[in-house]
Amino acid sequence: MDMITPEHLIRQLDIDEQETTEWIDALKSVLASSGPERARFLLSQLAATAREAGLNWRDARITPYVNTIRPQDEPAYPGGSDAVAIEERLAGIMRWNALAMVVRANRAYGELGGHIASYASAADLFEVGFNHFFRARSSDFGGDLVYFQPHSAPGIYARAFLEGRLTEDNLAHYRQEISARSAGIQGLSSYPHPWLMPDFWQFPTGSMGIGPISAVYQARFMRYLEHRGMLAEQPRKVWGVFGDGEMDEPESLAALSLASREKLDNLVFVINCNLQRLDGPVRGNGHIVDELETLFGGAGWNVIKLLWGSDWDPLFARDANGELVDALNRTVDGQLQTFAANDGPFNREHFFGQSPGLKAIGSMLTDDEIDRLKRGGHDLRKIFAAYDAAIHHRGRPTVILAQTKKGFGMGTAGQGKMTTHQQKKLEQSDLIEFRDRFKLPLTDAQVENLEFYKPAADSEEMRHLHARRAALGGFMPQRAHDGATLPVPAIESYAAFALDAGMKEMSTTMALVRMMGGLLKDAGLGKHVVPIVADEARTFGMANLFRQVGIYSAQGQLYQPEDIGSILYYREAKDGQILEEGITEAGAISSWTAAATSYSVHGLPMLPFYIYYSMFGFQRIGDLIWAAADQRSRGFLIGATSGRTTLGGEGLQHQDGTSHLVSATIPNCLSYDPAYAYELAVIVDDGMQRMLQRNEDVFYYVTVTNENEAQPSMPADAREGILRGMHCVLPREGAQVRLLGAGPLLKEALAAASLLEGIFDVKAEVWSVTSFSELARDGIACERAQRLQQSTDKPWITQQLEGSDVPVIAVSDYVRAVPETVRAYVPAPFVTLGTDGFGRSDTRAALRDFFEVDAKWITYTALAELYAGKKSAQEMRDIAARLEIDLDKVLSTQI
Ligand SMILES: Cc1ncc(C[n+]2csc(CCOP(=O)(O)OP(=O)(O)O)c2C)c(N)n1
Repeated sequence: MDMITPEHLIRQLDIDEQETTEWIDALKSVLASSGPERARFLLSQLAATAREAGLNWRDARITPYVNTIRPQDEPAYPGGSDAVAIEERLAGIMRWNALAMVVRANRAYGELGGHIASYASAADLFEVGFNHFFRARSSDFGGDLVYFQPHSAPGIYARAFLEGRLTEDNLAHYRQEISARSAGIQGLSSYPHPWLMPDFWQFPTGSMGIGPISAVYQARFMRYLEHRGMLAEQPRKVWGVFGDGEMDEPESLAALSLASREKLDNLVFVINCNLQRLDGPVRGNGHIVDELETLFGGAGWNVIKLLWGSDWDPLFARDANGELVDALNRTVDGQLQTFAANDGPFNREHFFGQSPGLKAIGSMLTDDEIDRLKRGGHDLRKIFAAYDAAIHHRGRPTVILAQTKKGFGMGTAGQGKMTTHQQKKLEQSDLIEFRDRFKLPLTDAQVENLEFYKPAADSEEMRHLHARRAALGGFMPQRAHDGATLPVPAIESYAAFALDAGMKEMSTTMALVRMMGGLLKDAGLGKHVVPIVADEARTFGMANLFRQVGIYSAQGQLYQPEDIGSILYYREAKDGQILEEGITEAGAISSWTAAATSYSVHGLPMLPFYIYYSMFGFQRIGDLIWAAADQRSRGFLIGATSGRTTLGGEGLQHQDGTSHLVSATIPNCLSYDPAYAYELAVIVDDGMQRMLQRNEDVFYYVTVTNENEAQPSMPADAREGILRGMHCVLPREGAQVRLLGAGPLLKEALAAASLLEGIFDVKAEVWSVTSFSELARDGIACERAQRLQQSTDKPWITQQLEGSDVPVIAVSDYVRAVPETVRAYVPAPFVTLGTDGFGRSDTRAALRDFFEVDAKWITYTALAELYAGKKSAQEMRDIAARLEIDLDKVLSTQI
C-alpha cells in the first residue's frame, strides 16, 4: 500500500504550497476566461521554457486514478427515464443465463469447462454497447464490427437467447457441438468461431492477442477500401472488447502506433480492467490502468479512464484536499482486488480507515452502500458517457480503460477471488445469492435447476431490448455470406507467358509477380486484387508494382521520393493498392485476413496475395493463419524465397523446411509447392475459380522460389494432375525406377534421371509433385471410404503409380515428414529424401549435397534400392565414389 505515484511524490516534494496554489489558480482563471485553447498554448510555452532551461521535464503521462470524464460533462442517458433500470435488469438476466449455461454444462459433464467470471465483469460494458452503440449491417449501412472477448462468449449467447436467435436447446448444448449436431441442433462453440457458427460469429478471438491486432488492421482495411473508392465512406466503427491480462500479448500492443499514425478514429478498444487474469492479478503491485494509459497515450491514442461509478461522485466532491484521490493513486491492483473480494465493513476498515479524512468520507455511506460502490465499468451512465465520447472523438483511435470487478455479483463464491477465472460450479447458496443480487424473478427450485430465464414478450425488458436493436439496425453478432462473386479472367490473359514458356529462364517468384501484374490490369478483377508485403517487395521483384498501382497511404505522399525520376519510383497514394506493412508479418497477415474476409464482412469480395519469406509465415505467425482459416478467409498466401536448400546463402533462421508440414494441418488450406510457372498458373486459376466464383471457403498456400530456371511449356492434359498433386513430366516406357520431385527439387530428380540413364543405364520416370498434402488428403479420404463404404476408388497417387512395382524415390526441399505423408498410398517400395536439420548458409549445390537431396544423392538412392541384395558394399562404395558423394558424412540433423 505504499506505491509512490507521481502525484504522491509531488505532494511530498511541495516545499511551497502557496506558490503551487497560485500557479494552479492562474491556470484555472485562464481556462475560465480564455478557454482550453489558450490554456494549452500557455502550457506548451511553459514546457518550451523548461526545455530551453535544460530542465529535462516531461509530462508523466499518468493522470490520477479517477475518471477522465467529469460528471458535469456526462451526456444524458438516452431511452427514457427508466432506461438505466431496465438495462440493469437485462444485464442481470444475461449474467444469469450465461452462468446457468456454464454451470449446467459442467454439472452434466465436468470436463466441458467454460467461464463465468469474465462475462460477469464485462456484462455492463457489453450491454451499453448492444443497447446504444453497436450498429448492425443493413441495406444502406455497412454496420459496426465488434471483436468480442472470447471467454465472454456465454454472455453473447445469453443475449441471443433473449433476442430469440438462439433457443434453450442451443443453450443446453453449450460446448457440446458434436452431440448437438447428432440431435439436429446447432451447438454453441466455446469461443467465437466463424467456422463452427458461420451465421453468428464474425471474428475469431480465442487466442489472446489476435483480437486486438486484427481489430486495428480491420479498421485500417475499412479505410483502405473507402480511400480507394470501393466502399462508401460511412461513420462505421470497429469495436474491440478485450481483457487487461490480454494486453500482455505482444500482438495486443503491436499495432497501436499504426492505429494512431493512420488516424483511425473508426476504432474503439474497450479494455475490461478487472485487474485479474487467470492465475492472479494482472499487476498486483502496480496499476494496469496506468501502465496502459502510458502505452496507449504514448502511442497517440485518446485514452479514457472509466474507473468509478456515479456513487463515487459525491465522495470525490467531498474530497477537498485530495485525500481520497491520493489513496486511490496509492492503492495497488492487488489490494483493489482484495477490496473487491471483501464486504462493506472490511472496506470501511481497510480503505476508508486509512486516515481521519477518509474515515469522514466513508461515514457518508452505510456498510451496504460501501459494499455496493460501483466501479466505472459497472455503471451504465458512466459507460455510456465514455462510449459517447469515444465515437465522437476525431483524428485518433480511442481506448476506454474500464475498471470492473472480476466475477461481479458472484458474491463470496467468486467476486475478486484469485480462482474466479476458472470457476464453473456454484453451490445452491451462491446461486441464491446471485439471484437476489440481480433481483431475478426465479424461485429457489428454478435456481436449483439452473433454468434459463426469458421475460415475457410484452415485458418492459423485452420491449426495450427489441426496440434498441431495431433502432441499431438488427441483431449482432451476425455473419453474412451473401454469395457475391467476382469475374475470373481467362488464364491466357495473365499467364500465357507461363503456359507457353518455351524454356525461357525465370523463377517462380518472377512468374507469380508477372501474373499478379496481369491480374491487376484486368478490367473486372483488377481493383479487387490486394498485394500485401512486409518490407520485401524488392526482394520479390515487385518494385514495378509501386508505380503501376501505388502503395496505399492514408496521407498520400507528402514528400518528393528520392527516386522520383525513375520509372519504378516509390509512389505512395491515398488510393494506392499495395499494402506495404513494414516489418510486421503479424500486421501483414492481419491485413490479409481483413481482405480475405471482406466478401463476408463488407459484402465485397477481394483477392489478397500476401507475399512473404516462407520461413516467417506458418512458423512465426501460424496462430494468426489458423484464425484466418477459422474466419473462412479466401486468398493466396505466397511463401516466397522458399525451400531449405533453394534460398541458399540466408542460412539457419531463414531457410524453411517445415511450412508445408504445418500448412497441411489446416483443413481449408490447399498447399502447393509448384516447380514450374505453368503449374503455378493453373493453381492460381483454380484458386480464383473456387474462391471467387464457386464461393468455397478455402485459401491457398503456394511456395515460390528465387531460383532461375528454364521453364517448359505446359504439356496437354496436365491440369488435373497439377491440381490433385502430381503429374508425369518425363514418362519412360519400361522405367526401372520412378522419381517424384517436388518444387525446386524436381530439376534434381530430372538430372538424376539423366545420370541414371547416361551412366548406369537405368531408365527413370519423373513426376512433378505439386502437393504432397493434397495427395495425402485424397489418400486418407479414399482409404477411409474403402474401409467404411467398400468404395473401390483409389487415391490419385495410387492410380498414377500402380501397374508397376519398381521403386519410387521422392525428394522434397522440406523435411522428410512431408513426402512421408503419402507412403501408405504408394504401391511400391518407397524412399523419401528431404531437408531435415538446421539450414546453413552456402551455395544451393553445397546445401543439396549436405542434405542429400541433389541429383547425385537421388541417383545413389535409386541405385541402392535397385541393387539391394544384389551388389556388395564395396560395389556401392564404388558407385558413390563415381558420383562423388561421401557415404560417411554426418547426418544433417546431427550437426
Ligand atoms: C494465446 C492464449 N494464451 C492463453 C490463453 C488462455 N486464457 C484464456 S482467458 C485467460 C485470462 C484472461 O485474462 P484477461 O485478459 O484479463 O481477461 P478476463 O477474463 O480477466 O476478463 C487466459 C490465460 C488463451 N486463450 N490464449
